[in-house]
Amino acid sequence: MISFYHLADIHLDQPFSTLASVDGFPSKRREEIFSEFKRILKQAIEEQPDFLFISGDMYEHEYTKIKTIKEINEYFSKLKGRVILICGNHDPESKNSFYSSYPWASNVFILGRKKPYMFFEEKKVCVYGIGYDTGGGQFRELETIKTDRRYTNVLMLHGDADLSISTYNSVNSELLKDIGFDYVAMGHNHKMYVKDNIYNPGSLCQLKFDDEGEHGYFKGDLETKKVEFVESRSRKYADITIPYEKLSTFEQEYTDKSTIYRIKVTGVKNENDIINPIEGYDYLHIIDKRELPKRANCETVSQGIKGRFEKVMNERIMKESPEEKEIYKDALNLGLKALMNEGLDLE
Ligand SMILES: [Mn+2]
Repeated sequence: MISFYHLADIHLDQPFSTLASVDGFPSKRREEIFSEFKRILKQAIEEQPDFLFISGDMYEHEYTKIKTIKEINEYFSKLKGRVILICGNHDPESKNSFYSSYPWASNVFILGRKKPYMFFEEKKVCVYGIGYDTGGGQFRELETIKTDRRYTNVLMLHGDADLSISTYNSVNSELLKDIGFDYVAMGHNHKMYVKDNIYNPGSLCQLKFDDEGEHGYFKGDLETKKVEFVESRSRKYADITIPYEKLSTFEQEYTDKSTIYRIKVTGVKNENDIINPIEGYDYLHIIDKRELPKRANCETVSQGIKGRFEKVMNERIMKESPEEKEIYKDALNLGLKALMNEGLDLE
């Protein structure tokens, strides 16, 4: 048995600025992601797998402080097996990266440009790592890999398989098969997929409205090739478009208070149709997408013109002599009638 855990795209310390419309929610969400990651690490410490693979984007290079890294490393150090990490595009291989600068525990190994593979003799496993460094294109390394069939060969790759729209590190699954990997531990794409022996767990927790589907990690045995997907504990996201008339049914229909809701209200916005706040949900952001009725649109414009006309005329009336005042008052009234499309009664 060669037991393993395979995670990717935890994105620790992501700013979650799109969730800022609810006060304090971004930092709450950051903490939730971190504690879910730690919960899984604790479980790994109980089960002691031979390998823990993390296929990139474990943290956000721009935002993560050394405190986070220190805490993770403490968990890693309690594992008897090997922890193998590669870089992702959010935590790229660079001189000032924690991957190169932090004094990681002795069972933690970072694969990449400097150390592209490692043999673990006691389990007869060879792990190759193709992470991300600035510029991308690391997948070309694949052409240089010759696997030794006496070993169980694992490839960790931060990129995509068979996805032509990926801007970098998109690899052909047939090529991976030809090279002879027994298990391909992907990372980068936040949606989970499995294709033959290519496993992409997706982001550990859902991080965006459009990262639909299940989120979690893989757990398995490299010898029997039995792999299972374990769902993480994560809030769901719901991006809902709802007509104004149906908004009152929202609470009956969506009862999960922990889901992150973004509600776009559509329809026509009449003067007294206000949107009442919906209370009792952890995160709920209403976006008013209603359109003004055509007639109301014209009125707003003419009210603008009427208002300006009235203002200019009144200023003039103030300045004039008593006789002149009367003439300007008449002009004001006639003008307003004309702007309101009322018949003018001119003598
Ligand atoms: Mn990525």
